[in-house]
Amino acid sequence: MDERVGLDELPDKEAGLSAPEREGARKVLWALAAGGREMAGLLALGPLKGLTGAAGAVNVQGEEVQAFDEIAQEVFTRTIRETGAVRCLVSEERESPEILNGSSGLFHVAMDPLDGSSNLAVSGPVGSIFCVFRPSAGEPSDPSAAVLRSVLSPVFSAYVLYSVSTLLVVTFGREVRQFALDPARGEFLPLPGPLRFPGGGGDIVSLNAGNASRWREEDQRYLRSLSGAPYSARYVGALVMDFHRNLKKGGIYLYPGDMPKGGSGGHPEGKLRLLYEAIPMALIARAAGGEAVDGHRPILDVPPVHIHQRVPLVVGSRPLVERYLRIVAAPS
Ligand code: AHM
Ligand code: MG
Repeated sequence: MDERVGLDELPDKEAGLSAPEREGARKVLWALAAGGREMAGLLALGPLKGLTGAAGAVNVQGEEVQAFDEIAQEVFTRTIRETGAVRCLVSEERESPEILNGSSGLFHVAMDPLDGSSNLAVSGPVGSIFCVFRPSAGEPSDPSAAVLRSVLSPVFSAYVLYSVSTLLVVTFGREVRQFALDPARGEFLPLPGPLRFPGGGGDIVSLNAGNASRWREEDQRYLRSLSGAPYSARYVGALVMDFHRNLKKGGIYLYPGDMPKGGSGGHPEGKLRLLYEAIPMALIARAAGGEAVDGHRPILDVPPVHIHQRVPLVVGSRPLVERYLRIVAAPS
């Protein structure tokens, strides 16, 4: 199918949205497109402006903040605030939710403003990830609790990929649409779609094998199962790029929990964050015919208990995720 749908038209295709929600969703999509366009321009100049290194701070996750992490935080907070449609904004770069438009906002938003930012030192691909949620009726007054309750009701998710071209990928849950930035016009133009994992599921596996000795035995068994099997290893170390390649070509991405090395470091609960990395990718994967799990159960069934909650993530085409689940479930 070679059908193109404009960014503006996406909310109109969604039967489950009220008229104000459609208008609000359109504004948030514009905000993500405007922020993505601005970031693409800034990132291209990063090496010339000496902006590709660390900012000299550590974020709420205990990770070194890159200068561009903070720039992306400011750019997207501004564009999202200007919509007037968002109550609370949760970000990887901020410990607490930021209250943007108060109760007049229609949505809560969770974002990783610049994912994979350590790639910037080598001009590698990076991304921005977003998930938009519908506040529940009678939500708690505490902003974190309010956002967590809304997670069960996603409206749409999206990512921006900054690579040799800048792409915006969006799903409202039914199908996945992609747009490419035309830098001369400053607009995201629709690409043919909808976007789906290729039939057969593909043969690409993306994981950090350097951590494998510290994975749980089931995940190590999965890695062993690949030896001699018809798979290709590809890993950029930027979730958006690794996911997008696997979506287009067919593949699976894994970031399991890993135990500390020499008593420190490690990510026993997984490295990636549920609200602004795993759930948005899970929604896109499902709408494209794939699946995302935490090692046992669907990511979309993981109870959200903390806004910065980490989770093991296995996401990709359905045949490859089902094969992973069969192998980790098999008795040792
Ligand atoms: P970040 O949000 O701090 O950038 O970390 C997330 C990134 C993902 O984009 C990527 O898949 C993963 O971390 C790579 O981690 P590692 O370098 O440990 O393989
Ligand atoms: Mg991230």
